[in-house]
Amino acid sequence: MVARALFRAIPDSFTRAISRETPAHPIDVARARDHHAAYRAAFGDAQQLLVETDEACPDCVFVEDTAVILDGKALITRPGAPSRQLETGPIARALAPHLDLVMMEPPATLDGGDVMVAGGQIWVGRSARTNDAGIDALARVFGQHRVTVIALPSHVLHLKCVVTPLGDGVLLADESLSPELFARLPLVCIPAAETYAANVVDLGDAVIAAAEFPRTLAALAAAGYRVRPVPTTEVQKADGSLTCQSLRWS
Ligand code: CIR
Repeated sequence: MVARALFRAIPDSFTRAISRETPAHPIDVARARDHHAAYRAAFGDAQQLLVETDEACPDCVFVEDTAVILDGKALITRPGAPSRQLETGPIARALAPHLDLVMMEPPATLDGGDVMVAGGQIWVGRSARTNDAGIDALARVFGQHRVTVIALPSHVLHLKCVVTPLGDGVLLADESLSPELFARLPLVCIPAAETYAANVVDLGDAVIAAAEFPRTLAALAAAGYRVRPVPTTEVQKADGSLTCQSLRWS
């Protein structure tokens, strides 16, 4: 159950967030803020921490990449995009009263979007953002957990772009992923046409999912999940999704 969640407000500079493709329509910051409010509302009764925004950090709403939280510890990462490395200071200060902090050191880089905890294990994507030193640091800090590395193809930004946990060891995954990759953990599959929707937030008693993907919403409902749809059109333009907008712990 998610008892606490940290968010960061969206800066006006969000229009300059990193994006691999120029969106057909520019980011509408006012609409993005409305979507962010809907996202936060979907967390229900969880205690919320809101970190002040920073205009010098266009991507700072994507807090998930700045820390990995598990076992009462927060590993403060070195995000793989150099322009994002300034984001971690305020997050560390906000988490310090709640968790034991460990700081990742150079040359390690890791984005939290590459880390998935499921089935009592840690799965980490080796990506353009997450290097071997980052994976070693992760394994040292959370040493009691088995860590499995998944080499991601270059078109996938983060591991959790294609697979996310639904709780109790069940995963929501793009249908093109092989079940072998995840030690045969049970999968709820979504059509490849809706790959973006593989990124959902498991709250324990409900799942936050992208509102624009009806087949995925139907697959989740058919599998027995209570679904809270949230709009994602603006974060999609910045290569963002749902898990990346929060850090969650119990
Ligand atoms: C970036 O490229 O870093 C941001 N524009 C998007 C980060 C999304 N993070 C995530 O999915 N964990």
